[in-house]
Amino acid sequence: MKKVLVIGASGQIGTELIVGLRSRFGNESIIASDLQDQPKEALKNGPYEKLDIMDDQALRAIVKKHEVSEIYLLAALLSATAEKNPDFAWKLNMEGLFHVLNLAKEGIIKKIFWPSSIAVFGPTTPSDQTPQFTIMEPTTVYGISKLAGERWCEYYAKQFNVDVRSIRYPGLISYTSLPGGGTTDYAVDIFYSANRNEAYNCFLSADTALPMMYMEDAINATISLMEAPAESVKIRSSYNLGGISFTPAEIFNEIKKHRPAFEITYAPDFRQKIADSWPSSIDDSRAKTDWGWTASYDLEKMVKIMLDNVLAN
Ligand code: NAD
Ligand code: AKB
Repeated sequence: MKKVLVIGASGQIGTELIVGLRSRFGNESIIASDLQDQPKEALKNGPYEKLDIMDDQALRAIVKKHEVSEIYLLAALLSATAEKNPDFAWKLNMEGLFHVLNLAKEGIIKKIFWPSSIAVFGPTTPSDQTPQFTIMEPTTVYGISKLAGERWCEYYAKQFNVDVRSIRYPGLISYTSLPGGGTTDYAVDIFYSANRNEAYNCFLSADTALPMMYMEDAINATISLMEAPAESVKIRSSYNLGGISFTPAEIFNEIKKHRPAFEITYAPDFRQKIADSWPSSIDDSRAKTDWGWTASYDLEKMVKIMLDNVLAN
């Protein structure tokens, strides 16, 4: 039985990744871990360990205890939070990755998933249909840490034959768990205002187009990449993943079709500068050809599901 450890499992992605992995591979095969002493409700149907990824010895003890063969490393500070605490963001985002890469280099684990982000791109990158290989000059601490992480992943793959796989996620949209401090969080927050019958005050300007994706597509992509034969995973830095590109005005108009009284105002803050440095859409043709990626959700379908589920329980 394969044993998988998910680090940072209580966050926006982890909460749904655990569900996806446990439904495919069995509850007992998937060990959730995070900083909290106890698992959140959604993680209680399988093993849970308290783990701070900065503690290499604690990580090694858990890997040994459960005979872990694969790790999904999700713990990180996201773009907006990282700008407020750059030193710590760099430390957490890089050291955590080295702890996991070194376990694979030593042959203790067999496979790693580590997420990158559209934040690896910067203002000098072609913004429309950003290619897989292009200019990368990120201007945020988060983007710099993700780009450095990508280079290290590829280095470990080439030099030490480490099986590490990665996706440059766009902004992810989900209703199970709130996002953890990113620039794309507005595209989740807006649904909470809509379903509370409140106006939404958006921290990005009306015409800021960014690449986004509904969480189910992201989880399917992640598990597909991890289950793909090693020889089809030709890119060992990180794969572009596209999804849906839209502006705050466009998502607002789609929500308004279902909630005609909904209103929006715009008050761009420090996150506008971050958003302006990121692509507006992504070319993910390599993910399609190498391991068969296809998206299932467009803006219309995603908005309907979010409105039906946000604050529903
Ligand atoms: P999140 O902030 O919602 O969750 C991160 C989790 O990591 C939290 O539960 C937190 O408690 C945990 N964590 C923090 N420090 C830790 C530590 N020292 N040890 C163990 N756990 C720790 O983030 P997310 O949105 O789930 O993102 C997960 C990963 O995906 C991150 O690497 C992020 O950069 C990347 N990503 C996310 C998005 C997105 O839109 N959500 C987009 C691109 C990339
Ligand atoms: C963020 O906004 O920081 C994240 C991301 C795109 O990496 N959602």
